[in-house]
Amino acid sequence: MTDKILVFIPVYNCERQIGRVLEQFRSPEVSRWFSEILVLDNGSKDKSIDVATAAAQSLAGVSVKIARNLQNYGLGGSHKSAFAYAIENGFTHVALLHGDDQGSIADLIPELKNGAHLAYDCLLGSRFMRGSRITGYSPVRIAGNYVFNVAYSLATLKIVKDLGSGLNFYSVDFLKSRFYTSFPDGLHFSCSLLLGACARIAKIRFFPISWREEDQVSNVKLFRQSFETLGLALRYMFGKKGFLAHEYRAKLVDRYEREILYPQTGAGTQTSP
Ligand SMILES: Nc1nc2c(ncn2[C@@H]2O[C@H](COP(=O)(O)OP(=O)(O)OP(=O)(O)O)[C@@H](O)[C@H]2O)c(=O)[nH]1
Ligand SMILES: [Mg+2]
Repeated sequence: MTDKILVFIPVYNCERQIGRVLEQFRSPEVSRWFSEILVLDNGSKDKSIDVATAAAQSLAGVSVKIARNLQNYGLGGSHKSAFAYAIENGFTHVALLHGDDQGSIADLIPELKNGAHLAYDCLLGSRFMRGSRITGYSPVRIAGNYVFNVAYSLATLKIVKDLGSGLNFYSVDFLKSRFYTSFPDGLHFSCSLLLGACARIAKIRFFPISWREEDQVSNVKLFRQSFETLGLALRYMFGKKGFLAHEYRAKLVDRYEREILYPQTGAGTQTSP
């Protein structure tokens, strides 16, 4: 089967960074791996869509779509919307790259070159392993992440090297059953997906990435988020079936819908369960 890889770029108020993120795909050495880039806006209040559209127009030979969720579904909900898009449009894999330019898609290319994506369900970028490079993170935050990695390793009995960075890669076969629909729609989606992948005995590989915090705004509420993160690991330890069956969303969303804004086709809204 020929690879058809979608790059999913979640965006919320990234007008200062999204141009730089799309610029990363100008090199054919990078873009040749990907069939399409989906910039998925989550109801930004700034000019993210305009900036992304201009950047997309300037990228000759790269297929870029710019879409907007019909409401702000949170970062997790945006994943569900993008995964649905990938499933429904025949993609074989989805690469996640955050739209606020903290990561580099170039870090994924060695994994694709050595064929790791064909052997694993999930390739997860790690900020905290040999070969990783982090800039601009406070020592407290780095230490906290190492503690969480140990806690999640104990909970899952696997070596966890990152609870959820902004550069990951998933096979669509792994996503197809949509087992993650009841997972949190907010920032806890990625660590829930990691636990869900462990519960489903998925093949997971961590790879080192570079990660920076420069002109980005962190939305992480350290203490509250830490408790919720540990709560997820505890629930997992009490039983994988229960973990997978639990409804984590405070507000249920029937359909994670998006509309394609660029290129304009007149196709309108795309709905997904
Ligand atoms: N916070 C937030 N980010 C969103 C949302 N939808 C899309 N995003 C994008 O998701 C990416 C990650 O969001 P961040 O708030 O930086 O979260 P994070 O990277 O996990 O946390 P930090 O390490 O603090 O940067 C960014 O590119 C956002 O623009 C949303 O509803 N809320
Ligand atoms: Mg971020």
